[in-house]
Amino acid sequence: MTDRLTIRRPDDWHVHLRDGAMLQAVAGHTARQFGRAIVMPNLTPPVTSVAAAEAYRGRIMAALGEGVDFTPLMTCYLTDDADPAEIAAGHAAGVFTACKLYPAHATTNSAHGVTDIRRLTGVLETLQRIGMPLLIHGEVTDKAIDIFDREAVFVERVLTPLTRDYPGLRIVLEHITTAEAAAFVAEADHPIAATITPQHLLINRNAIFDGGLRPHAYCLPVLKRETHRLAVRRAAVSGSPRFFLGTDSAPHVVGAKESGCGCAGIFNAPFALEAYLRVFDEEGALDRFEGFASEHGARFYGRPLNEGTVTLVRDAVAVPDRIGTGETAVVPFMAGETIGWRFDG
Ligand code: OTD
Ligand code: ZN
Ligand code: ZN
Repeated sequence: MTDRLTIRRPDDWHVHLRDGAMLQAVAGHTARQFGRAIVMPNLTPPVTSVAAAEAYRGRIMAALGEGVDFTPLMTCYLTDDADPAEIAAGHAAGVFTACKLYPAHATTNSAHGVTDIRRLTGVLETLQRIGMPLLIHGEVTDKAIDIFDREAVFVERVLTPLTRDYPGLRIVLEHITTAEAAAFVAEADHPIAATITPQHLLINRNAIFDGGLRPHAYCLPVLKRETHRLAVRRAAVSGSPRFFLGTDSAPHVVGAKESGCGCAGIFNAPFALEAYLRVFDEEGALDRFEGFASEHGARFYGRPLNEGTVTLVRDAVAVPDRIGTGETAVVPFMAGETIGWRFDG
């Protein structure tokens, strides 16, 4: 049995680092494990300009303090009025790594998102031309569509025509949760990839209703039934370069989760690598963990692999019930459970 695993330093290709006090509280958890992270732009107000992204990047680095070796990769939040020239300029300047498409009202802080993808023609043509990735929250927002079907319907109604209309557009389908999304990404004759979260690999929708309503298991896209979890697992451990690590760590203060209308989002950053490694261990795929965590994403984004390594050791690690206090008190993913791996730096 392998009891110690050393891999090239990994990256998190999808994370919410927040702002203000919460940024101060959570940024270190991501920087401790990962060399780089794609930072989501769904702040209030959203990050839509080069100036806002540069300022946010500065706040992230300030929160981490001197001497921390971590690179935040910034994204541009697309609205109906997104300006292709601003996006291209931000990309050329090395500020924007990618653009993020939220269908309006699909998830937390997405009210300013895109109402109809046809309004983005100029932006999509520009992204395709300059080779800048489009990151997609892939759910339709039509309230007539059952919430558990919104990703599969998005793949059929939006993603399929999008890949046809823009054959060179580099796409990351974020946080996939269904067999339909996994199959589309695996098989498409298109430059497309997907991120996968720890929660969608480790738990299914029963977790939301386990003996009572469990707000800390609620995220968007919502957890799906077991057959989908298994399909997403197979994709993650398949060795396909189209699937890579993106935690979607999304902290909310405990009171905002434990509420009559609780926020969506799971805070998994503190034990992210340990949680993913548990999956690869259970699947007998430890040899594929490095590709998923440290190689596939960098290659898709056309970036060099990180220097340096991290080591994980087989050990019984207890996840605390709560991390932080006051306005930054957050319940982490797997709170109160024991993970079989320890991050050793
Ligand atoms: N999902 N919560 C959040 C974002 C993600 O869709 C997402 O990327 C958030 O709180 O920002 C969530 O459940
Ligand atoms: Zn999303
Ligand atoms: Zn997210």
